[in-house]
Amino acid sequence: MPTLEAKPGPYTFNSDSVALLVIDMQRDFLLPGGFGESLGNDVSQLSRTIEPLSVLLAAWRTRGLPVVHTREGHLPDLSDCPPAKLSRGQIGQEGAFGRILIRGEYGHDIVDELAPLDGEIVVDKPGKGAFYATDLSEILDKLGTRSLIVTGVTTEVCVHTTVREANDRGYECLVLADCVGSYFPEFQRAGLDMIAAQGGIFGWVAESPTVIDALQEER
Ligand code: TIU
Repeated sequence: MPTLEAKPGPYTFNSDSVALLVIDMQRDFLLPGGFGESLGNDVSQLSRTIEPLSVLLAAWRTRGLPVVHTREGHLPDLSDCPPAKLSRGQIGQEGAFGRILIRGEYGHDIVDELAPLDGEIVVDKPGKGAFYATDLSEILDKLGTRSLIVTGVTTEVCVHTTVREANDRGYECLVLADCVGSYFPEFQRAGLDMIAAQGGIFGWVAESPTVIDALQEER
């Protein structure tokens, strides 16, 4: 069983019961000109995660371990978008990459560098959390998953919500600091600190090379 250095202490997982979760690495959040940038955000704070995440994904795929990608978005008729979210005024509007956060639009899909391979699981979610109104619990049950290596964007929004949901459901979450990003450096720091605080109240935090090393040592 691989064990790696993490905060607040060593993190151990079993290759038979671990999955990599890649949250919302969508063009509309990450690319210049997209939804995220149109809100005045600095997308470079997010795009710095693409490189380490593609290296991790390559190592993960070599081992044949399960990957679950998620995408935040809504049906074209917006019937699954709660009024409070809709009233913020952007969702479903025409943006640079198609209708913002609408399934099937170019901006809703995952950046080219991290495109899911055939056979990898893609969970479409209407909320911030990946468990809310999705089949993720059933998917992870079928895989026998107990440990989740968590990556994606944004740290304090969809990553945090998902980690909190997962923690309540008994999953042991390791969040990779270099593979999660926030538009706000102070939220990145605080978001990661909050996960590992109080003896790991929501999970563990490490950097992606420690996972790659642990996978290699196990071979
Ligand atoms: N995926 C995700 O985090 N959705 C967001 O809307 N994040 C923001 O930080 N806005």
